[in-house]
Amino acid sequence: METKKIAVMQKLLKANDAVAEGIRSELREKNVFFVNLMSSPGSGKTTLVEETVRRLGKRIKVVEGDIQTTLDAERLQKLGIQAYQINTGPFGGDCHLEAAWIRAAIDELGLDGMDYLFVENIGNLVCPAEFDVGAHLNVLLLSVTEGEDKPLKYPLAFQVSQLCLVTKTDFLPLRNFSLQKLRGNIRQVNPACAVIEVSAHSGAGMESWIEILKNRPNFQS
Ligand SMILES: Nc1nc2c(ncn2[C@@H]2O[C@H](COP(=O)(O)OP(=O)(O)OP(=O)(O)O)[C@@H](O)[C@H]2O)c(=O)[nH]1
Ligand SMILES: [Mg+2]
Repeated sequence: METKKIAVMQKLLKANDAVAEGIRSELREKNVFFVNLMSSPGSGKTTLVEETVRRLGKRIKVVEGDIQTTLDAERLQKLGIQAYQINTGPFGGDCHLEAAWIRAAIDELGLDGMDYLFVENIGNLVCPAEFDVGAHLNVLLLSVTEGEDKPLKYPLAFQVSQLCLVTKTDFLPLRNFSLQKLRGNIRQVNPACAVIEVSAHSGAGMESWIEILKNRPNFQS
């Protein structure tokens, strides 16, 4: 029984990977850089996208993943950009987004008038890491209030990411958090993962983030 379950899961993941690969190459062809944001609930994904739109401009479209509510899509629509909300609640409350759903969202949004596509994955450090959504850059956000041990406890999320953004650094003076320890733990699980520290509230580090987006790492195959 267990073997059968594993076989079905492997088949599902393989089908997901094929759709993800199709999205990645189509967006590359259309010159759209696709960024997948993953983190625990509340680490600052939507706030980061809001601040990115303010700094990088409005040629950005966003797919929002949440179990319930259209709150995050509404926040982004207020900035005058297109945002498409996926809710998994009515379909069993999945804690991740799959490539086929991103495909459908892209078809709804259309590819005109955009240079960047952001996906805000469903807030948790486990399931989103298991499903390739077709992004050119997987970004893991970890806020300074979550603890330096998270890379060791949730390694896959860090292993599938090319960039880790340490968020809410404006809180650093208020608590005992070691950036050095966090960087060491990330290196232990994924030495290739780049790390930058940002605060969407104070603006610290935001220029480096915008610079990365402009440089489009991993975009050329
Ligand atoms: N101090 C501080 N607070 C921040 C920063 N970025 C976000 N926040 C706050 O953190 C809270 C959560 O931010 P969101 O952007 O909604 O977090 P999220 O990751 O999108 O949350 P979910 O979509 O629910 O997973 C809000 O109250 C934000 O104002 C930051 O740089 N500094
Ligand atoms: Mg959000």
